[in-house]
Amino acid sequence: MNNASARASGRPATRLRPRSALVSAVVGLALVATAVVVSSSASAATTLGASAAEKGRYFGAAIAANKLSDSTYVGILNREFNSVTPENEMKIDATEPQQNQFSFTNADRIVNHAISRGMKVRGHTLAWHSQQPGWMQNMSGTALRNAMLNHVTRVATYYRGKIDSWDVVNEAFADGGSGARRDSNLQRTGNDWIEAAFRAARAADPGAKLCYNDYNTDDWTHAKTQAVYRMVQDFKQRGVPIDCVGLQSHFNAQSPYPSNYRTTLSSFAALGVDVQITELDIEGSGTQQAETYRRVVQDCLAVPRCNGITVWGIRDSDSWRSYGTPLLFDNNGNKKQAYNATLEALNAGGTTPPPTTAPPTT
Ligand code: 9MR
Repeated sequence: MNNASARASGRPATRLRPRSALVSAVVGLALVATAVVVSSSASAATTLGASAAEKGRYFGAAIAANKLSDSTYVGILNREFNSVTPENEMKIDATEPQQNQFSFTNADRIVNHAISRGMKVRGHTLAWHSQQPGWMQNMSGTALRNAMLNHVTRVATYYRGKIDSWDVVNEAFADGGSGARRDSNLQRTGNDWIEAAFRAARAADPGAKLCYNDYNTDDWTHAKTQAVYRMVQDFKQRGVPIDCVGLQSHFNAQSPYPSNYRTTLSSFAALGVDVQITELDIEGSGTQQAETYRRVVQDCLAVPRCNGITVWGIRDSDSWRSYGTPLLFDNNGNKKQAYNATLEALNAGGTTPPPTTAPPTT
């Protein structure tokens, strides 16, 4: 076979023109380097959502229905993000302000905006000790348990087929070193309230991923992290339907990004659940903030089952902690250094795509 026929057949020629090993190596390296440069510059995505999608992931933001008339806000949302979480509109006080009287108007505005543009929706949240309507705050015992289950069923049924992942239960563990459940009216209905909520959610919307979501569960050594881990492990062992764990990841000086964050992500994932970074914000500015965003993204991309990141707002001025300027866009909607680091990390990473979305397991 001569060189021409080898090229035509796609197989190497058996006799190549003599060339020193060094020259071959240099030429080979140059070709590889060119290919890398060409392929990365040719394919580098220019938005967070597009880049995450290339890695089989989503990049989302918490949004507010009353900002959907702000053109700067919506412009960034539609350009950059491929998932949304209603920041407040799906909470219990918003969706069931009076018992058995449901109100979905504001949540629908967000869901419709997202779905018509092909964005995913993270539902937040079906059962929580906080932001309960007055009628629920005043309930206890069996009546509260039944009201909670009715709420989960009605809301998850209403949105059936539209929600990618539900935060079924939010923030049910106590802070500090006890590893105990947080005391609340829901907890006082019995320790099984969390699994009861998950079973009701699965029955109402079998296609949605069901998540447990909490904060200060980022550091692998923290008692709260370990307690949530043991609950998820127990649920998986007993067949309680759970598909994902949400790490809120609100980082600041009191709750800094932990160096073992990747261990936390991979340890939860090893239980057979997806891991989602659900409320990311990092207080600070400049290089320090940008490099922390970069590390968070790198950690998620390194863990195959870390399948999405959501930042808790769009511009700093939209943040619940606006004084900490914790987001990716400044008050005017300009990209910050943190944005550039995030996009670079998304574009650079991704050797470990998530498994193809598994249907809920139980
Ligand atoms: O960002 C939300 C803010 O607008 C609300 O006033 C607040 C009320 O509880 O909830 C904020 O969102 C929280 C989320 O629902 C759960 N994790 C903590 C978030 C920040 O407080």
